[in-house]
Amino acid sequence: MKIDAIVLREIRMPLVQPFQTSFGTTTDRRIMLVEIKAEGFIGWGECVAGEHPYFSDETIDTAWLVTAQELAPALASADPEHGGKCPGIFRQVRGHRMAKAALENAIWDLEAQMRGIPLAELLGGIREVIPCGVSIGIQSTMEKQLSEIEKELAAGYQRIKLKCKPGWDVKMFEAVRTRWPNITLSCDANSAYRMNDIEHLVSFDDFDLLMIEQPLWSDDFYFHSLLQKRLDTAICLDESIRNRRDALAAIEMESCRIINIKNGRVGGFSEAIAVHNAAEERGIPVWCGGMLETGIGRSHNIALSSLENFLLPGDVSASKRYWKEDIIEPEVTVSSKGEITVPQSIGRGFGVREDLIKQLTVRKEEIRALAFA
Ligand code: OSB
Ligand code: MG
Repeated sequence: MKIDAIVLREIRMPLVQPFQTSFGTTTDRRIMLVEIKAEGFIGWGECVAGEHPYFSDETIDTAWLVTAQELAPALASADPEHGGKCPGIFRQVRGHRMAKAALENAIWDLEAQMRGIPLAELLGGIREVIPCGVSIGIQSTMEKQLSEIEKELAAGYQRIKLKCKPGWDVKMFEAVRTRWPNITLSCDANSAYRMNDIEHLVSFDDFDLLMIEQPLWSDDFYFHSLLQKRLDTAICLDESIRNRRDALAAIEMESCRIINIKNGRVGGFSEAIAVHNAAEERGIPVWCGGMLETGIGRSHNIALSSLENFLLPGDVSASKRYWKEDIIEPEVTVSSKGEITVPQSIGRGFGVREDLIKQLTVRKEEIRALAFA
C-alpha cells in the first residue's frame, strides 16, 4: 500500500473515575493516536503507553519521540503490503513495543478496509461474541470495593479481577468471597510482591481465584516458576510476556498456566498472534488484557479476542466504564450476558469521531514519506 501520511495526535481524556493499581493512580489519560492515510483509506492505531513509566518503561512521550523520529519515517517509505511486514520494518529499533504496535495495528486496520473484510477475520478470528470481565481498581474503602463489584455483576460481567497490593489483599478477598462465594474472581498485583511474601501469596489459595496475575517482578520467569510450584491457583503472566519467546520460556519453566495478551505490550497484532498460537499449541489458555484504551484500542482488542484460544473472559469492557464520551461510534457496549459482539462489518467496525478527536487534541505532527529520497 502507498502511504501518503502518518499523523500523530496527543489527546487528553479524563477517566470517569480514578483507576488505582499497585503502581499508581491514573485520573487523566494522555493518549497518542496514529492515523495512517493510504490510497484513500484511513487506518487508526492507539498507543497504550501510560503517562508515566510505571507499568512499562515506555510512556506517551517516549512513544511520540521514537515514532516521529524512527518508526513512522521508516514505515512511510516502506509501503508495507500488510501489517505482518511491520516487525521487519521496525527491527532496527530495539524495544518501544507500544509505539510499534500503534503503527502496526493501523496498517492491519487499513488492510482490512482495502480488502473489504472485518479486521477480526483478517486476524484469523472465529468468535462472533467475546466473553468480558472487568478490572476493578484499588478502592479507598471496603464499602466502595463491594459496591463497585455489585455494579459490575449487575451489568453482566463474567469475571471480576481485583487489583491488589500488600495491605489490600487477603482481607479484601475475604470480604468479597463472604458476600459472593461463587463468582469467578481473579486478582492482579502488577508486580507488587517479592519472594519474602511467598507464604502470604500461598494463602491466596484459600479464595478460589481463577488466577493470580503478575505477583512478582515485571521481568521475571524464574521466581514465578518457584511460586507456581507452591500454589494451587494458576499464575497468569502479563508484564513479563513481551513476545513469543517469552511465552515459550514461561510455559517451559511452568512460570504460569495462563497468559494475558496485550497488543501494545508485545508490539502489535503479529506478535500477539504468535503468542496466541504458541500458547494454544501448548494447551495454555489466553485472554486479552486492557490498558484503559479509548474505543480505537478497544476495537482492536475486540478483534484480537475473536481468535480461538482466547478462552477466558478478557479485560475488554464497555466504553462507559472509562469514558463519559468515547471517540468511536457506536461506543463499545456489553450485553447483559457479559458479551461483546464482534463486528462483522468492514475494518474495525466502529466509526471514528474525528470532530471530537480534533477538540481533544493538544499536539499534532504529520510525517510524510521522504519524496524522491
Ligand atoms: O495490569 O492489566 C493491567 C490498566 C493499566 C495498566 C495495567 C493494567 C490495567 C488494567 C485495566 O487492569 C484493564 C482495562 O483496561 O480495563
Ligand atoms: Mg495486569
